[in-house]
Amino acid sequence: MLRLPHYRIAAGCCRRLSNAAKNGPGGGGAGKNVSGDVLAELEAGYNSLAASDSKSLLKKHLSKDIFNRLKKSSTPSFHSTLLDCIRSGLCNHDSGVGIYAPDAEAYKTFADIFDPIIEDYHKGFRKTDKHPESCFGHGKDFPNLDPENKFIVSTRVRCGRSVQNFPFNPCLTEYDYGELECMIANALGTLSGEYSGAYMPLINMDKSQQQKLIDEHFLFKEGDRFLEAAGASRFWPAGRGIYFNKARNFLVWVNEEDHIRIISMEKGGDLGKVYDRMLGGVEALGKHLHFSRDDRLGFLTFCPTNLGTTIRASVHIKLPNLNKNKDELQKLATKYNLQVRGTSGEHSEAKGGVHDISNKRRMGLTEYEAVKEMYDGIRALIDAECKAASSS
Ligand code: ADP
Ligand code: DAR
Repeated sequence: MLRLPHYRIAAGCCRRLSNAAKNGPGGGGAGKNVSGDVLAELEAGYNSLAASDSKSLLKKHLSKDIFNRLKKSSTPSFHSTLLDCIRSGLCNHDSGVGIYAPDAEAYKTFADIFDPIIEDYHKGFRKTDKHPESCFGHGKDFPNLDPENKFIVSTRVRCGRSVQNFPFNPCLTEYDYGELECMIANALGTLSGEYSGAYMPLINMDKSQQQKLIDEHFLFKEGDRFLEAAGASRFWPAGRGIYFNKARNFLVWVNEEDHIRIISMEKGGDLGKVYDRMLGGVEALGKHLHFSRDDRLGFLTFCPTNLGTTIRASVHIKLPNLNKNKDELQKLATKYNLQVRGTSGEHSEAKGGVHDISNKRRMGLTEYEAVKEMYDGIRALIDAECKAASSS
């Protein structure tokens, strides 16, 4: 049994005693427990967002009518409020989405705002739709995207998993973080063969080592303002950490945005090999942990953009000719449901002409289809790059 740093036992169940306006989900029960502070912060935040030039999906879909309908609601078990869901989008008008689920029930209690945002982001997953059963396919379905290593620097495939009976970040107590970390670290301790390795709690990591791992794109960033405003950085770095196998091509993030992120990555474009390695890790951990899966939404995650398959398959890729015309690149990416991001992922810029390009959709299709959509899109981008190079 792996022993991890001792955690202060939370006084009682602080998740139910916390002041919603400051520390996370507040008093419970529809209406009667949504405090005056929360309502005042909601009204001020809503008016400020409405007056802003925000392009977030929250602004696009949170009409005054829906806002008034939801502002006094709270989830039955953890009493999460609308403020707990949208504080990030109210504080960060440059959000792309702007909403998170503090606990799984929020997807139902606040369905009037989650459903239109989910339908928009996942390109048509309606509130009457049901996410399909898992169908992972196999790595052999995805031969190397760039066998001559002309364009792709590296390939990464990740999925997220939540552990049953635990809420998401904003509702976790410090004790919950410790309990979750122990459960996950002990499951990681059972991994063998190419997956065997070591878990590193963030609390034991010095800043220079941490920054090096972030710069190498292994470790998650710290101080993400979107996650902080969503109540996902409380008690940091308690309960957070990263697992590496010996070859450092299989990683697991513990308690960053989701309880678990299972990641496979390596240099080059061999998507099939990277995908197979991730699948093996998911299967091995699934023998020791019970993952939360909703019958309609698929695998449950903190952010609605990650629901369903939770899979992001991405390449770090150099497309020097397509890069000359950003609009052209974006038009192609949109056609293939690809997301173009900077070199350090979320809300970052491309460095040295390297973009992080991945599948955008994760819901309403199987794991195989999500990875196939990325595979076909990247091939199309490489074809377009070659055409642009030959005509230049
Ligand atoms: P996620 O995509 O899992 O939500 P982020 O977008 O925050 O996570 O990215 C996490 C880290 O993974 C970032 O440093 C990002 O640069 C890195 N990353 C994403 N795709 C690749 C890739 N194909 N090769 C190397 N690093 C990658
Ligand atoms: N930064 C938030 C979340 C967008 C989706 N990315 C996640 N979940 N990592 C935004 O609304 O822009």
